Amino acid sequence: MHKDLDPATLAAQAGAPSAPQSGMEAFWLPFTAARQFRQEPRLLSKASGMHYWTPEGRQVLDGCAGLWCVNAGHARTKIVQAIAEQAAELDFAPPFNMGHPKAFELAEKLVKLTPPDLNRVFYTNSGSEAVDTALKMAIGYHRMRGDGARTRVIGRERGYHGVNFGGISVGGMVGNRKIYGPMLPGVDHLRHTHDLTKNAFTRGQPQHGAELADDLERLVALHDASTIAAVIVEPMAGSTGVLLPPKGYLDRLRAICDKHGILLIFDEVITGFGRLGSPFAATHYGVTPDLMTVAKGITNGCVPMGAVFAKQAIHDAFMSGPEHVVEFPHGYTYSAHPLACAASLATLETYADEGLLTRAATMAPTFENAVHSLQGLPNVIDVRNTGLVAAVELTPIAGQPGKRGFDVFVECFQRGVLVRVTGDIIAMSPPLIVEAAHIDQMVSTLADVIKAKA
Ligand code: PXG
Repeated sequence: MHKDLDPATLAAQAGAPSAPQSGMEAFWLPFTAARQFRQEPRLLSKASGMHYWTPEGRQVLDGCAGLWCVNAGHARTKIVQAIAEQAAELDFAPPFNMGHPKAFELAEKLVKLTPPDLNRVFYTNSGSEAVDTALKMAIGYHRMRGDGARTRVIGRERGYHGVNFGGISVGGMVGNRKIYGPMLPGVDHLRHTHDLTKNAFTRGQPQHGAELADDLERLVALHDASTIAAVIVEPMAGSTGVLLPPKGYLDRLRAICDKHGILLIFDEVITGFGRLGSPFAATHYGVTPDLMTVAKGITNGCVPMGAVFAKQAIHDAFMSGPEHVVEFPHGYTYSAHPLACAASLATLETYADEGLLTRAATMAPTFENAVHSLQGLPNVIDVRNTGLVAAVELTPIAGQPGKRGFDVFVECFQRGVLVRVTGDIIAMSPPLIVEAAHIDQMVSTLADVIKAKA
């Protein structure tokens, strides 16, 4: 049996979908329709700027910034060099009771981008770890203040907060949680905000639904505020299919949290680093959470890294007890990994040099008009967008939910455009360096495929 991937064999077998792919058995694929994939593998072997190339040399336009992470485009020289130089200079430094200069330099730079109150940063290696870290910070914070009954955490239906046990507990995507047992105890969920009967084909934030934030009052009435540590939401829900917050919703959630002493956590793993047209959704919507999780764009996707930003008061609540004892018993071997810090510093420079953290706002009108031109095509039941992110929702095929969306995704890839699929929703979130011609290609390919699959 072949152990190596052979591009020529892969290309030859692409036309023979029933033949299992050799050399592909050992890798247990993440979040993949694996049996379909092995029959018809979609491989990427090179990337630059707005494009990927397959092993056979076919160019593919990146319509989703890798996986919502390559915000400055692929293989950016400054970032590539920074990683290479860092690997040669300091490959690893233990993060516990030790440090290295770039971790501190990066922290200072990061907190200049966040809302001023969020001035402490804790490093993780992924969004999932950032979420679990933030939940621990929230519960630990109340306990450190002598309010230890506040252990309950509230998520939201259709929320995606990664795949660790904390994240799937507060998450609300049933397919990601139903087979994993009871998860964290003491969790409840707000209703989601998606309502196509009122808000279909909205450009930007939906008009209707601010009152859905009052669902938190219902949960407070049920559980009592004295048992609730925190509420976690994606300010714009990405993974579930791009659900924008209704106008006024986030402010209302913030006000209800304040009224009851509940911490508000924004999961900005997708919205962080410029996706909406501001550095963060918090800055974009003018609502500051108490804790904020990021990942993905923090290193332009080049080296795994995540982070949690915290208000100083939350950080300071932990700073008690004897000075030789660890105050926050949490952290990862690779927290503040030197390669990730170097990649992130170079990423932030690239974002600043090219104005990328606000470029989505400049490109948004072009992108918005292009994606809304899909309204009226067969089976398109909604188009929604903000900044450089959009979703097109399709009618599910009766009895086969997700099939139409998946077929559209596969066919777009065949025609040279990578989009993202979740159920019957196609999402687009190109690198923030995207130009109008790329938007045209992306949207016209999608239009052709939707028509062909109708
Ligand atoms: N929170 C949010 C809001 C995310 O979008 C995570 C946490 C977890 O991050 P890590 O780095 O642990 O994957 C995410 C990740 C998709 C898709 O299909 C989105 C994500 C991950 C995988 C697929 O849209 N987002």
